[in-house]
Amino acid sequence: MTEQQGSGETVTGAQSLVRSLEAAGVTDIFGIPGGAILPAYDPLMDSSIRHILVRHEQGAGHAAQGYASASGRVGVCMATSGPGATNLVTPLADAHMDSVPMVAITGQVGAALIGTDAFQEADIRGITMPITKHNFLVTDPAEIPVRIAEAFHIASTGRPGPVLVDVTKSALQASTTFDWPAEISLPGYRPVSRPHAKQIREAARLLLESRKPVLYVGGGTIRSRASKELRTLAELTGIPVVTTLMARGAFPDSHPQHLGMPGMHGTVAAVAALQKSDLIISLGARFDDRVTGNLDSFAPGARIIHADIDPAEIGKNRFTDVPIVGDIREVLVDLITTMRTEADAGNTGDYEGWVAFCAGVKKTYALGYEKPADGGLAPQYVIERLGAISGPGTIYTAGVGQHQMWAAQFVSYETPNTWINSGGLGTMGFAVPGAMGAKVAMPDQTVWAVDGDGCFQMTNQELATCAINNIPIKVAIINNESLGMVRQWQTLFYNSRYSNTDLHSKRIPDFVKLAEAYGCVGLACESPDDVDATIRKAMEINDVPVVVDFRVHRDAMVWPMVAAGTSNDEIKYARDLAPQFDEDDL
Ligand SMILES: Cc1ncc(C[n+]2csc(CCOP(=O)(O)OP(=O)(O)O)c2C)c(N)n1
Ligand SMILES: [Mg+2]
Repeated sequence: MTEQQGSGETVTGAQSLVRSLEAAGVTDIFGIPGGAILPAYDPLMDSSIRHILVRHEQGAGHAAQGYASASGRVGVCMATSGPGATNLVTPLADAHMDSVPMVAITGQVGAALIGTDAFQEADIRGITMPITKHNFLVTDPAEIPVRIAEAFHIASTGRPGPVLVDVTKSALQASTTFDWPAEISLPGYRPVSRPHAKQIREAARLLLESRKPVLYVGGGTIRSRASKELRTLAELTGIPVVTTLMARGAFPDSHPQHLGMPGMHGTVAAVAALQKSDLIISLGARFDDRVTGNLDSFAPGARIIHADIDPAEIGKNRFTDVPIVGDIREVLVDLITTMRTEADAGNTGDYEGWVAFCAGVKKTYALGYEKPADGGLAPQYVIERLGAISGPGTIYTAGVGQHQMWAAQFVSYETPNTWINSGGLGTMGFAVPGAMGAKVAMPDQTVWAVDGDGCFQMTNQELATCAINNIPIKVAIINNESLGMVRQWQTLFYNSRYSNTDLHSKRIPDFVKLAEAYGCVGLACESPDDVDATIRKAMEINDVPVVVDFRVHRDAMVWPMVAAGTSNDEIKYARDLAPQFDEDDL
């Protein structure tokens, strides 16, 4: 963005918007036109930008998120004013919670009509103020290029997030000049990426002093593309690693130092390691309640090193001993240098007993599941086979619920950006549009949406978008004919009283016919014996989207589990089964 382009040429505001998006490097937009944004759709026809016409704006937003999460590029979506814009609210909130770089362009009613309750007027700037990293209302056409440049800069730097640019119809229709800014001047916005040397030294000192450290790896490690550096530090020090729901793939699941995912449905080893540690090194994680359980009893003996690009995260939930503000990759680079110097001087940590303890828990309480006694299909088995047959390099998205947790647990993630889900907001319906966006960004990679029968019924209309626009995603519906995760809580905490969680979705709708109606291939599978052949068949179809209805046992539950609000010490390995730790080594 250093070069001045198109200096002073007279254009419409709409042309200026499209030129600005081109200048920002945009190649793909997901959206739906309507009255207020209509002027912008005309020059879009002549642009090199590919616009993908979705069926619902929520789909456009989640597609932009999937696109961004898979590729690291800013995802872009576009909608008209009023209902078009409000349909973007869920994806914006989702992107805000999960730090996804995204720009949403919305049309707004003409400037003279703002505040009159005009047709399709909604104060989308006001509505999205708390759920965007930043947002703008543009009424002056001359401002369009600067605001677009700023939006992309803000979305993609520092802690990434969604930025909304609301442009009035009057600005789009007016005559203006196009000047792409040579540089961006945002005096109030200067994210710090370089960590402070003193804090790094302090962190290194704690690392060497501690006897029971854990690397607590969060989504920030994925966003800062720091997997290589993470592995270097982990192997240099020998410290055990846990990866949160947002960080699956940041560290290879097959690595012996990896204890798995912490949290409500984390592995016993990951939960126990955090709980019993004397030092937690948090790397782009945020001590979310789903990870800490009851905060007062979380990791009572641990000191905390908290590294994050966003200073507001540090100390938010848990007292921090060593705060480090910076980009996680840069933090890791500096920590590696310091720890290498220490190692050369003969200073290394003594973690032997701790590593043995963690490895022991990992072995004793490995992830597992019971096969249904009636010979029915175990959802975990389907997901395990999906991961094994699709192999590394496959991208997985998920909806929200039991299937999401099993997809996080039973696929072995070896590389970053291959696991994309709605972690913070927990948005049902994320999987299909998220997969669509990921496939547009990474067309050469297989993309599986692992979806619930409930979630799928929220956003499956984007299968039409996929079929028409040659976006051959694959969808695995884990059909337990219910809102399974809610049902699981009813089983455990409401005496098996199943209020409003039965979806009857083995009967209605017929997912195979629905897939076919959308121009996709529809397959069904209900026996463990057919799982491999069905997945292989789906893997062979690459010209159209494929939907597989895996008709699974409805009573399967997600284990381990820390019940909401309780202490991580209360983790259950299976129903009424608490793990026993041999702590002699500690
Ligand atoms: C938009 C939205 N509404 C409601 C919820 C609450 N909720 C969480 S999981 C879940 C059940 C999801 O059912 P399904 O997609 O079939 O997944 P399963 O748990 O059965 O695998 C519900 C209703 C939510 N997370 N998001
Ligand atoms: Mg379900």
